[in-house]
Amino acid sequence: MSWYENAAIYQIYPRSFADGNGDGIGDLAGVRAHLKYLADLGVDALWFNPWYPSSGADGGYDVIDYRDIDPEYGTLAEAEKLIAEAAELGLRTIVDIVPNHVSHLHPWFVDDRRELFWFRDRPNNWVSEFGGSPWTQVEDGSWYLHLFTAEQPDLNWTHPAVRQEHEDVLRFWFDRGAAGVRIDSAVLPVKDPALPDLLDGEPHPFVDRDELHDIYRSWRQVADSYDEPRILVGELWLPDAARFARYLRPDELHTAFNLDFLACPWDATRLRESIDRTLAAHAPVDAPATWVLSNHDVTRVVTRYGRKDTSFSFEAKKVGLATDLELGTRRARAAALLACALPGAVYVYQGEELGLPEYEVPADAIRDPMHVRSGGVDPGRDGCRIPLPWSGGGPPYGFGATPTWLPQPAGWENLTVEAQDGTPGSMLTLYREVLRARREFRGGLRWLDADGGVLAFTRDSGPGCVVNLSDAPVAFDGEVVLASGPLEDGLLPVDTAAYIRNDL
Ligand code: TEU
Ligand code: CA
Repeated sequence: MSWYENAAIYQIYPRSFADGNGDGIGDLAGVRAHLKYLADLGVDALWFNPWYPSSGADGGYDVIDYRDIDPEYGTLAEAEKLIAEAAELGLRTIVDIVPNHVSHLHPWFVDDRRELFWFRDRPNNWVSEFGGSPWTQVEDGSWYLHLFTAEQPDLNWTHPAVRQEHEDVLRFWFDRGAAGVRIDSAVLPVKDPALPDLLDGEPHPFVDRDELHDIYRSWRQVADSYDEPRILVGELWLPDAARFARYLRPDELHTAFNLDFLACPWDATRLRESIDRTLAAHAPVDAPATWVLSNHDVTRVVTRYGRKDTSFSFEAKKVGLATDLELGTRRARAAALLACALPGAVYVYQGEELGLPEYEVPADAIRDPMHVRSGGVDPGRDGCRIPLPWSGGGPPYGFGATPTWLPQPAGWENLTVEAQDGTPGSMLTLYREVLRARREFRGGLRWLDADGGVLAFTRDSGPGCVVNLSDAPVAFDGEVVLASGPLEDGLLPVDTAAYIRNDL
């Protein structure tokens, strides 16, 4: 079995993980100083959000130069050291590649290499992923396409130089020891070259185009050319499981983020359907499933699960943060046990292991272009991107100096690593336990009979997992290996999960 098939992968948002030089901005020195923390947590790999020089318009997803590190974060030499030091601790490194676009400050755009982008005399009717028109006019009156912000011009993937450059960038990082790449917005890069208006009933001019598969097949050849093969992880926002699975093939992507599971509400029937749908889509293509509870684009899980509507959608973000954090935390703890017991790989977004809630960043401090482009209607994604609390009783919580690049709230003194480290019952302690326990789980999943509102399953090996999403405590047979919360009179309480060993 290859490492990625059952790995636990920790997502690092470099700007907010740890600050090594005290300027309030996360950096590689900060990560290097905390590699032991990550190894002790029990993860197998680290995925870094973009760490390259960028125009800073979209959290680094506006890359100027893939062959260097943003000077705010450090140097290329430091990144190489980081990758090697992480490897010594058994941690693989995954870097982020953003094929849909580059920064408007990338040399190709600065040098006006128009053939590498999409320039037209007039805009079409497409809508930007962040709202509004995806077209911006330049001095001579022509317009260029950008599915995200104006600082992120879309690349023309019909041009051979675009393909060549990305394959070279893959080699650049694989040669430096990266174990894989995360492919950003992986269903968007190819456009119908006619750039027709988006019309009902017509093939989509820019989502999930067939030509993408040929591109990723050549990336796979690059990945497979290494002695220890490198992996390709796709960010595929595609609601249709069959379309999703078309990317996961022996000659294409290895895995993709399970955004269906991420968006799923805290509901036994819906979760079971999502899990079954996931396993059914992955089985025929023999690709490992992944289980994702959150990332840098979505509302933090304890906040989401404490709301009346526990599903995630970019629309629902706009209704505000009203939430019951105690309830949300209890469910997030149970969800950690669930995600870690399922067959496949699991992703942990930094701060998830601390049970951080979404922070309502004051409007004048928000940096996310999603907020700005919505005219301030959408709170944007900064609430899950603020600097991690490491220690102390108030901002900056051991993260460099105040002001940190995004503000942190008061009242997080019990959520710091320092406060949770070694504390029985803390979220950090639970994550360490659950990441250790999950190593016992192997093989296929078999559902067990259970009351309504209860999920119960076993694997070919390892204990069983029971999650109580009903409205009353439930009985179970066997010995509890690990529980997400205290039992009540020997029963598994509501919104609690347990790994249970028995003779079933
Ligand atoms: O996100 C891709 C993406 O389309 C969504 O996650 C996006 O946030 C949403 O659709 C907005 O409506 C990736 C990155 O994860 C995200 O941080 C970047 O902003 C985006 O690509 C552009 O590179
Ligand atoms: Ca710093």
